Amino acid sequence: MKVNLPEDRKQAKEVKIELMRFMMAYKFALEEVNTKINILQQEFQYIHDYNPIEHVKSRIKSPESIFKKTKKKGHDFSLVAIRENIRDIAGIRISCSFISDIYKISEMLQNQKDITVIESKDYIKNAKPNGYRSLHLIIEIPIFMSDREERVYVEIQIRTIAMDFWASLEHKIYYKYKKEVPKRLKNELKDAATSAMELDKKMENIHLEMNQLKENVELEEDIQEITIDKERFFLPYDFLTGVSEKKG
Ligand code: 0O2
Repeated sequence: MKVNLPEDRKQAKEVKIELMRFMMAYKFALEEVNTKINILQQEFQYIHDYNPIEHVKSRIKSPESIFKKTKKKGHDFSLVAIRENIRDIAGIRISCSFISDIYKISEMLQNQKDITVIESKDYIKNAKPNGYRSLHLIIEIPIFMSDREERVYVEIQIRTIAMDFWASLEHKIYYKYKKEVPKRLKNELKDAATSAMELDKKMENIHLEMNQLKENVELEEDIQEITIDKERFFLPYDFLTGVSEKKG
């Protein structure tokens, strides 16, 4: 956009502020969802004694990418239309150790009252023809600001480390060959996706066996002790039995 005239500059400035407010909502949405994930992660660690999430990455789509995607998909450039049609402006990628954890995390998020699931795509049960596997959710969450409440879409991709490794390599290859990937490489990628899937299945089985062993050990652990944030607390026997009786 050419913005030489004072009037143009004034208008451009107004649009810039509007766009900044628009983007801010996505930043807040990411912060909210990241906090939710953090809480789930910590709670899971306490209850199951392991961390189901290896890492979490979040990003806001750049204005340039939003512009390109809007243009490519032929959508209107009003902010209302962009909000409605480009649903991955706020994106979060969660890498888990095991496939079962992907579904646990997804369910825990979906059960939260302020989250509305708009769309769910399971590329794990139904991998893409190129071998891509991942669970995709588009959720909507409310953001409370000083003068208004906004509902914001967030794209959440949940996958294992192996799926993530594959997807980032495939993404690099795709861009290196400018979307014209040679057939031989495509076949190799497909093979690698199958190997990654087999690895995920093997790791899941080992994990299940390990859990069984852990359950047996836990039955023998000191029942009158709990640890919160590395601090140990003594549980009086009468307190334990009192709560237990009320539970029925
Ligand atoms: P970027 O740069 O990662 O954001 P959409 O285009 O989002 O409106 P689509 O394509 O039906 O609709 O959504 P889908 O299938 O849920 O894919 C969304 C995102 O998943 C993509 O975003 C990629 O990040 C990732 N993804 C999907 N398919 C593949 C794949 O075959 N390989 C890899 N490496 N990633 C994939 P964008 O917008 O395409 O790109």
